[in-house]
Amino acid sequence: MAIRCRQSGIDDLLVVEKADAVGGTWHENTYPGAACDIPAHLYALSFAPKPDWSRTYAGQPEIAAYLRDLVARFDLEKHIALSTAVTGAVWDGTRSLWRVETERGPLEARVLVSGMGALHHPAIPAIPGLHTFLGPLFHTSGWDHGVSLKGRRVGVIGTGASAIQVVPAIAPEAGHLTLFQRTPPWVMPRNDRPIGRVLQSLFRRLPAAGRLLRGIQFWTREARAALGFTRVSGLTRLAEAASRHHLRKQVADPALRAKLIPSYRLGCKRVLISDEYYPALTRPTVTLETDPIRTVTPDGVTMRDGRHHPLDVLVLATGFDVTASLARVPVVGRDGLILARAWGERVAAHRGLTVAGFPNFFMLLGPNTGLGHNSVVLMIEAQVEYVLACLAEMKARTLAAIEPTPEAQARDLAEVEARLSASIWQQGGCASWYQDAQGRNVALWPGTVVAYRRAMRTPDWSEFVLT
Ligand code: N01
Repeated sequence: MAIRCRQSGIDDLLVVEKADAVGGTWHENTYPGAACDIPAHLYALSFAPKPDWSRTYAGQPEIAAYLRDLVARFDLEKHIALSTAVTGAVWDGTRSLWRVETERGPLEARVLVSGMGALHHPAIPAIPGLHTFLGPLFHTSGWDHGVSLKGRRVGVIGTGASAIQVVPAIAPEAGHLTLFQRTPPWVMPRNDRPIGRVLQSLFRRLPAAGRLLRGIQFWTREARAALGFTRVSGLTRLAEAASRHHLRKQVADPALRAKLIPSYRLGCKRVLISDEYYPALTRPTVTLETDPIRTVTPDGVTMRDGRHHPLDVLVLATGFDVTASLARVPVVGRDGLILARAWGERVAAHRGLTVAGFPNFFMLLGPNTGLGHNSVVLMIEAQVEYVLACLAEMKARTLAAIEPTPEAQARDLAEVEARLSASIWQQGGCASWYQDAQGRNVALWPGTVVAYRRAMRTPDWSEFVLT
């Protein structure tokens, strides 16, 4: 957003960041094995490619370095206030301004864009006795690199995207690793490979080659969504068979295999990719525990059947509290309307980006604009261009404020809901962070990126209140 603002001639711009460095998720998640499950060339910004990615799927340090490098490359440093957590924002209708409260004092802005994301407040499970554990206890997103795992008995709770990366990375070092699984995930092959010097230099000299690779990666993912992976279909069964084949190939022990077969339909939760996860579970020093946890004690974890696992270190790979993200930063719109209350039962936004009653407020990756099948960066870029179109319109017509009409927002929501009702997330028999308390998917876009881009191409001004 900041780069595209500057490229569009908007210089009066400040990025406010709670952390002491840029990078967001890629700054905070430094757990061993952290990497992106979207190919690096496709995960980069379309207008800022990086020809020398070292692997098909980049690791956290390389992505974090790429993001830091963008600051220098696009001369953004003077536009970024680090270590400045936002604590709230209030719309001042008389002056048509946002008053933004931060831990370092108030700021004022005509336009407020949230780039807060949803996956940065750790979900700490309400397991009885959790905080009585005497050894080191930390969440994957707050990895304690001061704690050595060498030869120690390590417990990991959770088997989502974070866990399947961290387990193979730490299993060789730990004396013993116990993985506490509540729900087995669907896992597909990853086929990660180093990208050699020759290819890197080709991408450097011939930018079209990088664009071609990116295009192939994009369209194969789009095809899956277009062909029906977002609903229970023949393709779902095919993919489930492929995942079971992957499991059979990597795990010889039928008892262990049986514990790893998911009970819900593939695609209902995020489909995980790994070539190392299953092999890690076959190590003699790794135990997969599937009995429910009864309690955590000062020295380990006790299962419902009474068995006890003594542990030295306990890692929570338990995901994120998605609803906390905006709820912890009260946003107050027109006439004292609080965003969390305005939403009431279901979070919703026009095109997942703007909300009626909240003038000049844009939410990047707002409700129902995350992706399960493709690079989320593409969604963000479509939203950034839409915001810029709104800003250009404000300038051209000397508008003070812009917000969607409640009718346009309701129409959008009805469309999203209609697409969701038959979707894998609603019909797949699972619970996940995509869903709200009522089990509705409020996180993902229920279509292709192409369809979203089409909807975002040109704002329809009749869907907005312009003042
Ligand atoms: O979190 P999750 P995550 N007792 O919510 C378990 C992105 N991401 O951090 O399935 C026992 O997926 C829970 O069990 P269950 C990506 O979008 C991307 O792994 O609810 N277990 C589940 O197994 C991803 O989807 C990348 O039954 C408990 C796990 O903890 C999102 O972040 C890498 C429990 C939580 O899984 C979140 O992934 C990492 C309890 N009380 C993250 N509570 C890549 O790009 C929870 N669990 C590769």
